[in-house]
Amino acid sequence: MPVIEPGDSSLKKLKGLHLWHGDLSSCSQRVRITLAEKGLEWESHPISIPDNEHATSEYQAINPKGLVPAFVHDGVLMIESKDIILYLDTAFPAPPLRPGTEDGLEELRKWVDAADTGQSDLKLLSHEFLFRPRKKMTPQDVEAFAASHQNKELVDFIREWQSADMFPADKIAAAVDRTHGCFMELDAALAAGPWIMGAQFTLAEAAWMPNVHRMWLMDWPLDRYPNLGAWFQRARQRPSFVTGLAEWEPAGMADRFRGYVAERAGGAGIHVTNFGALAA
Ligand SMILES: N[C@@H](CCC(=O)N[C@@H](CS)C(=O)NCC(=O)O)C(=O)O
Repeated sequence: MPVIEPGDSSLKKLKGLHLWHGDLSSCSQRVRITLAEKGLEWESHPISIPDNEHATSEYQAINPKGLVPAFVHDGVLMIESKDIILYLDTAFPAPPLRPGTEDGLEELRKWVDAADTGQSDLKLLSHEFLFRPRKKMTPQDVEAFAASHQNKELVDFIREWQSADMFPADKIAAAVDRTHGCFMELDAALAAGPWIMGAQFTLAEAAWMPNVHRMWLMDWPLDRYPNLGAWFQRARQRPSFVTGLAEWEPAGMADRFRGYVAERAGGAGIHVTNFGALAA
């Protein structure tokens, strides 16, 4: 259920659309892309994950999971990006980002759910292949984070991430395999194209654009999925990709990520294509 009772009751007084979001957060990107596709004005409340602004008591009174995004529309608080984008398409139906039939809607939900399910793999792979230089933590930093953040799952994840130079290889391989499986399915669906569900640009695009972009940043071989690769090039031309995703990325960030990926591959020999289905 997307709607939750805010711990911070002042949220109930807010008018209009408000988004608490992270610049690089894929879950925030999909909401910003949807807002852009709808041409909606919204108030930005940036939350820096590298600075642990999601671990403050103020933010955890907004999203009790301490994750971004959180969204308020006229005093009603919602969390979970997939629910927020489906809500936006219902509350602001023009232009529609869903098909007009029940069957189509069911299929759309399947694609949006798949992007949501893939979040934990995206998270592990992003932290492994991109975020290590972005968020360096001492053991004291990890303990301070654990003491302030109430989301045990996230704390355990950060502890494991920081406890070694690499996640266990079998965990990385499993995340790669599942992501590859999704990309194969998308590639097959896109044989008709130009969009995932055919002629219409839908929430399936908003849901998947951030995930594919993230894998592109880590040098995922998108050329192995020709339809998906062509779709990604089309999606990048979309104004909503620019205003909802690219413009929020810190200047030079993509190059820094690419530099780190190349350096790690050249040095320690660690690259996403060394794992699971990509190594086969
Ligand atoms: N299912 C949630 C997942 C939210 C989530 O995992 N957000 C990430 C960013 S995409 C986050 O806040 N991560 C905090 C961290 O990595 O410390 C959604 O889709 O909104």
